[in-house]
Amino acid sequence: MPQAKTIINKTKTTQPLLSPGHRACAGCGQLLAARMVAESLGPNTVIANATGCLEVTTSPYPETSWGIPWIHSLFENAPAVASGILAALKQRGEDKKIKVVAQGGDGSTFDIGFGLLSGMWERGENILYVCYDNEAYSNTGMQASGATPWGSNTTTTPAGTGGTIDAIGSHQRKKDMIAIALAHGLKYVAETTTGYLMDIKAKVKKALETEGPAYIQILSPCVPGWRIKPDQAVLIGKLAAQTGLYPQLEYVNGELASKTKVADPAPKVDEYLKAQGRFAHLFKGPRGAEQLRYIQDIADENIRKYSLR
Ligand SMILES: Cc1ncc(C[n+]2csc(CCOP(=O)(O)OP(=O)(O)O)c2C)c(N)n1
Ligand code: SF4
Ligand SMILES: [Mg+2]
Repeated sequence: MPQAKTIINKTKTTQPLLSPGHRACAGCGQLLAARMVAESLGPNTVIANATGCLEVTTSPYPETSWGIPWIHSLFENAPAVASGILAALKQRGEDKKIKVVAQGGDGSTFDIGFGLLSGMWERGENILYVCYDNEAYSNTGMQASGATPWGSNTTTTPAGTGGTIDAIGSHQRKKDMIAIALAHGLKYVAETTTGYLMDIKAKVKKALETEGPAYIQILSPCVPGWRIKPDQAVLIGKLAAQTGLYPQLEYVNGELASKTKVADPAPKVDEYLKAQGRFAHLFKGPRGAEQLRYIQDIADENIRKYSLR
């Protein structure tokens, strides 16, 4: 009897670095951004991920969406965990082959993990930190963070007075983390949005080429928190950049190396804000109109400050 031929399946399967099937809301800007980051990082990477929506939705025990070595740290200590991983890789002589990345939301980056992030930057370690900025503590119900923009409604910003003019919604200006990162003498600092997915990838690639600490902050719309439709993360990310409210910037060795220009005239902030339920109160009455003018001033200030036209 002739021998049956052994059929060898030569088809290679490539495991996605961040797989679908995670538990994030449909249309989550953060997951979209994280996929771009993961694809740009490639498999020779170790990620320390702070607590938050990205961590919770991608790693419900015993499942994981990550095709990259990935560890969940505490909410506040992803940078310290990343430093430990880098020290271990150095010990094994593998720190030049494998990139260490720490990542988290704006709550862990701007506020609760800031001390440990500042310490990591002070040490000048060759670690990339990525902040997915959805401008609130989304995972616990959209509480305000240091990244919440002026005038935005959250679950912890009651109507009140304060700041330059009376505000409904947050009356604190967004903390300037880009300036704070630059003040630490970082080698590479960049800001971008989900409106420009290829820009996210390009900035991650540039950060990888940088020897030394790097920071990338990505505006990542949150569907229930911003009260937007699930298909709007890209459009809203584009408008944030095009109005000047969230400029796309890149600093190399402390110098502004590239920026994406806005149109002349730039779209008004109303176009960006009216798509989002968190700003609905701005479109009611004379007080709302006054707030809109104040937010327009913030965008115009950015356009002047970074010469975006
Ligand atoms: C020390 C500590 N404080 C608070 C929490 C509760 N907590 C878990 S996730 C989270 C919100 C995360 O917000 P952010 O970092 O902006 O990420 P997002 O969920 O918005 O993506 C909070 C407050 C915690 N786990 N640990
Ligand atoms: S709550 Fe917001 S950040 Fe969290 S998974 Fe949903 S869309 Fe994403
Ligand atoms: Mg957040």
